[in-house]
Amino acid sequence: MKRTNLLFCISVIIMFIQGVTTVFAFDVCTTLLGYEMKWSTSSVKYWVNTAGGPTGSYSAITSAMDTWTNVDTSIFAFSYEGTSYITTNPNQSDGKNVVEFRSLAPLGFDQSLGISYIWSYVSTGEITETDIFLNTDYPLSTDMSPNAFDVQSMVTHEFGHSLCLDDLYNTGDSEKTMYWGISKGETKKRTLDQDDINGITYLYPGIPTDTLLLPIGQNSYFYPPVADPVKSINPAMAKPAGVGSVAFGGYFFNLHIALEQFSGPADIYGVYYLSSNPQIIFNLKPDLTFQAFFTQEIVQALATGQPPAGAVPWKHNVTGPIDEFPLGNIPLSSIPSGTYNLYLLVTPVGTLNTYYLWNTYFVVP
Ligand SMILES: [Ca+2]
Ligand SMILES: [Zn+2]
Repeated sequence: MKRTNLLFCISVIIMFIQGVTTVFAFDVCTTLLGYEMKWSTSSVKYWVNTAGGPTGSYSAITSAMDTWTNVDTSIFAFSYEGTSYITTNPNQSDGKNVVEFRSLAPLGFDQSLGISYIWSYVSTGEITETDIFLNTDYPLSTDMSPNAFDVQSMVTHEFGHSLCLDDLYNTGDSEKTMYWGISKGETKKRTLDQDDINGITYLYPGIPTDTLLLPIGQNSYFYPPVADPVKSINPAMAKPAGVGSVAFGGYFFNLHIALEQFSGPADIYGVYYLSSNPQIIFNLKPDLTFQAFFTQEIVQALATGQPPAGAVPWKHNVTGPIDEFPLGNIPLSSIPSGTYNLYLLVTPVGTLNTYYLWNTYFVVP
């Protein structure tokens, strides 16, 4: 293990021996000058490029992020930032933290399944960037195949390096995510051992108090029109959709959506229906056009936990915070009169089994 300004952490492929009982709880990275390496922020954004990876890599990688983010004794959170371009030169810092698939042979790591490049200041230990590369020269899978290496296990381990936890080499540590080796078909690194949890908690202690916890039940809230949203980590206090001056008798509708950061990735849906036509619900798409659904389809979706076929959330797989005016300032004279019922739905990614559902309205005379 080199402990230099540019620290390479390497996952290798096979573990050999069982039965040694001495256990190191966790190990943190240090610089040449002995400073512990860690981020100065508690939230780190990653770009993910699944090109070259097996089917299901996107969800495997974001699940690995969530595994660390969801430790409830640590304030640290990974967030998914989007799909990256392919890094041109892995040996150079480019300001983006990425996860990519590539052959590692050209980098001299042909014996490694995955590597993390970590840039930090030698004199302080502050991490400025990390990149994770998974080696396409080996069979990789996301479906627990016994003949391939499990992407989610590999990348959960590599995200541990990003934190910056070090490899554990003692065979007594073989059950831990930060154990250095992995075998084909092994999936136990997907979940954290208590010592892995202790590691992230040591580096980034604290209960996440500034985040809106993802819903664990089906929660609905109503509030009368407000011009601007009210952010709160208490969903019952939040008023995440403001409607502009129409809230107090003005002449404009200006949708303003604001939410605190979430404790994990979520989907956000925004829908409305007119009281004069409650059979049809309009769903706001990412391109800011609307798609129409029968209200019955939506009711069914909430009952079954499955989004209706073709339904696209306004925001997919986001961790917030959100503060946007998606539709701009719209004169009431340009839209049909009536009572507009607005709903904002926040769910864990891909499911409607649990949600926060806020409801408000505005009236166009
Ligand atoms: Ca980079
Ligand atoms: Zn490692």
